[in-house]
Amino acid sequence: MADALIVIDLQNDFCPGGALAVAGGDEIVGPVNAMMGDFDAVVLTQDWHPADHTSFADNHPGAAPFSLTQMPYGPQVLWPRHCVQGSTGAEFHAELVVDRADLILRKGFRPAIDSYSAFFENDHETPTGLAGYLNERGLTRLTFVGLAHDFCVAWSAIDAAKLGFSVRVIEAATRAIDLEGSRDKARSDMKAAGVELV
Ligand code: VGL
Ligand code: ZN
Repeated sequence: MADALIVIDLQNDFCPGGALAVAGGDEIVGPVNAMMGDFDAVVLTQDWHPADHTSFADNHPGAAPFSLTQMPYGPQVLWPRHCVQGSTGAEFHAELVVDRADLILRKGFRPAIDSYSAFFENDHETPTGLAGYLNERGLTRLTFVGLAHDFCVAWSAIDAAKLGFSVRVIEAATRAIDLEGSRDKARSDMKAAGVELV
């Protein structure tokens, strides 16, 4: 058994000044860097959208950012345009220790479907390949940190628990978007799925 640290979407667009800024998002970079040495493996995820991505409100004429729409795979929040492939906003925070990563997993690159979780697209079916990578390396204990607590961190942690990994989230090294109570809902959903909140 071995431990992996999975750092979710610690990118410029989710930090203050970014297109989908999470309050205090940059405050977790130092703590995340400091914990990397405690793990057998470090994985970084990178939200990585094409310009025509379906999750962008401006690709839906008349739709307001943060409004909810219905997609073939279920409800979807329409976000401000963010983490466009190759843009500065999609780059990792400049102070994140990227060199320590064994794997950088990109997600959200299919135009027609969003991908909050590091394991499955938002249809909950299409795998990203991360479970196979972790299983082949014997990385059975997973610790999640990063952005945003109530979307990509929570969806990733819940999927990991459902897949049978031992999962914890270090909440002090996350920050939430908190859209209409989404932070509290994410906490109770994670607990119900068997995720340990530290
Ligand atoms: C995220 C909304 C849209 C996240 C990514 O990283 O939590 N949230 N894309
Ligand atoms: Zn996104």
